Amino acid sequence: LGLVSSLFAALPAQAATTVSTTIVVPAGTTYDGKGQTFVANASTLGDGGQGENQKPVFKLEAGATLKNVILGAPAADGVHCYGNCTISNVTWQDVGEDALTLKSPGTVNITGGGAYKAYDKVFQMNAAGTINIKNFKANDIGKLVRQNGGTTFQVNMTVDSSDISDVKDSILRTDSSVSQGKITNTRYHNVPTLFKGFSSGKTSQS
Ligand code: ADA
Ligand code: CA
Ligand code: CA
Repeated sequence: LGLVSSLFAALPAQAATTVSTTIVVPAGTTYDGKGQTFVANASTLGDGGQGENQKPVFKLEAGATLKNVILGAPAADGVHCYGNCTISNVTWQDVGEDALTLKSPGTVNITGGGAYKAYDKVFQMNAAGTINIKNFKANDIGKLVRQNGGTTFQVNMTVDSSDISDVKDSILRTDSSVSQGKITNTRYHNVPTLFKGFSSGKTSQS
């Protein structure tokens, strides 16, 4: 055992990769981070505080996939999706201004991974579409999904088989009377409100 421990101790810890220019994932392709940790260069992308207009660490064009990525601090404006995107096993250890934004209409499928320490929002929906969150863990956040304040387009939000805890505001929030929220098979701890701003009949939980 002593030999095994000293062999592991001799391996250098994998250093985080500092991203100075947004990594673009071209339409229809997959970026596999292979479990690496990525952090933003605070002076070129943003410091991960609550200032708007920070740049993303990853920009996904339509139909792109991001997988096996850890975002460390600072995470600037996280991930931007321009249309459909797939996010698989991505963990935000310390969410920046927010974790992911839908910038043009599409479906965002998030499976596995988690988001931690989001002062306000995790997933920001600035365009019409759908966000499906499955097998996800979130702790110490303001809101899990927020449709951009004051917008009236339709966003369908689902959360399934997830574990959400220590939430300041709500899990799903919209100002649109046509948006829908559905939460299934999910455990909560210290969550004041599941749904905020939805019209009656537009939410379900089981
Ligand atoms: C806030 C802000 C929007 C937009 C959004 C975002 O809601 O009011 O204009 O910047 O954040 O995408 O982070
Ligand atoms: Ca914002
Ligand atoms: Ca943002």
